[in-house]
Amino acid sequence: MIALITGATAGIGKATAFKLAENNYKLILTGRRKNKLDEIKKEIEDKYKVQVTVLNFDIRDKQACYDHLNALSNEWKQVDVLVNNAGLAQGLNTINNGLEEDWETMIDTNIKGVLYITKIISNWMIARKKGHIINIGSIAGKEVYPNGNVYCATKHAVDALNKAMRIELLPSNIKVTAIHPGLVETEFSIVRFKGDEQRAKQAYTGLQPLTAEDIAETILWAIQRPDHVNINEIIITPSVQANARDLIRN
Ligand code: NDP
Ligand code: 8X3
Repeated sequence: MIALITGATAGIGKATAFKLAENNYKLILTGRRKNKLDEIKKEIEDKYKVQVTVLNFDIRDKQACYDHLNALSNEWKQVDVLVNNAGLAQGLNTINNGLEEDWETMIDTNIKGVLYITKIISNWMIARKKGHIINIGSIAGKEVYPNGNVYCATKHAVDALNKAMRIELLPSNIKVTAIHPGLVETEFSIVRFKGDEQRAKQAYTGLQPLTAEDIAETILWAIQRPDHVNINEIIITPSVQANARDLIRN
């Protein structure tokens, strides 16, 4: 079995790479940080003895997405599981104070990147009449919170695309699942606050957040269901979080 995970250099994508390798998946891992991809490939190949191919490109670059995927050998194009994970929040501002470059980065990564990758891989899956696409959404794709505007809009788009894929890929026997996490401690908040580690830490202070491994285990569970079962979506939060605004801190 082959799984392709976008954004596998950190956080949820990296944890999912390890979890799937442990379960004998061969992996195609993508991301912009080549040194991280190379480190992770070596660590996984040494530890789990499965083959790992790394593809180093920016998912916002349509031509780079198409060129890297199309250059894979036929053997590696037999992708059984696609995890559309690469994504980010950048900034936390009201719309009138928002930065256009933040909006464009989020829209280009979280929506357009998912579309470019899915277009290519779903065609391979359609030809084989099998496959499973996991879309990493967010509770921000289910509700909206102050200053989250554009990030929430991109994750609402992922929610809509997940439903659209489910309908359109149904005749081709392709499963489609969205995982919508609440607070997960990864590099997410460091990226959102542009390297301000103190501010990033505050997101997780006084509570026990989810870990990237929690999400990786959820993905593994979804893809291990029997053939006749499709998990359409899962919303998963820390026990102390009910939604984007209601959470208990010590
Ligand atoms: P991290 O910042 O830890 O990881 C994000 C991954 O996405 C990295 O591997 C990064 O790789 C990759 N990525 C970002 N931009 C690009 C790009 N332009 N091209 C290619 N790869 C890119 O965050 P998480 O693991 O938390 O985030 C993973 C997903 O989970 C995202 O879609 C996020 O929105 C979602 N999510 C996260 C939650 C959280 O609380 N952490 C909650 C709900 C959803 P590189 O920088 O090397 O390119
Ligand atoms: C990440 C979770 O609540 O910061 O998608 O938007 S949240």
